[in-house]
Amino acid sequence: MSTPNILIIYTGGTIGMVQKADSGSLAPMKFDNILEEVPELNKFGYSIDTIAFNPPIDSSNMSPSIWIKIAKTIQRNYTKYDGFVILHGTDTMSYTASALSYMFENLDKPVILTGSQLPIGMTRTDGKENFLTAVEIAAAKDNDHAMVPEVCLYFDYKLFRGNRTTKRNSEQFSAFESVNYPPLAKAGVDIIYSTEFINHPRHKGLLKVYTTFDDNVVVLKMFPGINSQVINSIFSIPGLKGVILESFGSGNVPTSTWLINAIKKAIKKGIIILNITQCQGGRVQMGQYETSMELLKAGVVSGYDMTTEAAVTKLMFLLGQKLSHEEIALHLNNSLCGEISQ
Ligand code: ASN
Repeated sequence: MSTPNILIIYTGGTIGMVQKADSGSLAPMKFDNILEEVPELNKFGYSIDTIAFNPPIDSSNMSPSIWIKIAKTIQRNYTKYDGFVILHGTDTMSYTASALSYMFENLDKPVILTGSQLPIGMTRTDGKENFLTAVEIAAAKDNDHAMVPEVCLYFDYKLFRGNRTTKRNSEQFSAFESVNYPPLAKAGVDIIYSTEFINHPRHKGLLKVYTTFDDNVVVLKMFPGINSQVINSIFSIPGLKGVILESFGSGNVPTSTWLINAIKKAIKKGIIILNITQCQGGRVQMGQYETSMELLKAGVVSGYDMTTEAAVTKLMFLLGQKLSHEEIALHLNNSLCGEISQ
């Protein structure tokens, strides 16, 4: 077996942060300092190269332009490497993982995002384990084929499909969860892969990368007492093209006439409304209750069991592809790369 070639792309995040002497707040440091903290990387015997984005960022500053930069970096280096590890802040890692999953077509190599809750230089850091195991997974092969040819997120001994994850905790080491889809692997003494849950590319072909997004979207979270002024102002945002409606339970909203009329009017104007649940698990089933029947009749699109992160990035992605309204609705209703259970 030939030596695996791995590319590490450092974008920032707590994993590479140090405490600033003046304010005490955490800010990203140079990538060389990170590598010094993990001499164990050399023990794998892999050929490892690194690319550090300049400046490294806290992932709260993540944006579609940086998703595109990450995807293009992978595209440029695709044939040279067996797998890719992206070091990323945890705050928006699930958004980046979701966005990247839509951007790649014919992906047949692992793209593993990871990071940490404590900086890699701290004694009790979770960064070392996350980083080292992510590298091992990126290099893992089965019969000369990548073990996990998907965009994944590795954290706290679990490998998840990236577009199924959500950051659930800002303090615990188990910062991520994937409620509606099982982990693709668990790391203990051995790394045990759940091969039945891992997706493989449907077609063999050259990697294709889509690099346009449209950010004219908004997340509208329902709450008891939401008033018409709030709803009408949101639907009147100039240039608005898509609304991710975080509804109650299995896709329900109040039955108030003013709300249903506002939704109908927005859809008539060409705004796409995608219904996902604000519950952590489960799915939207419009029509199950009276409180979602009107949404179905009005032409609201079901997001089934997509996470908010997967839904926001999918809508931004599809709007960016200059598709017709009908084509966007069709793609929203179907899984592009495992983000919906069907
Ligand atoms: N604020 C940090 C980030 O997302 C949090 C972390 O990485 N744990 O960049």
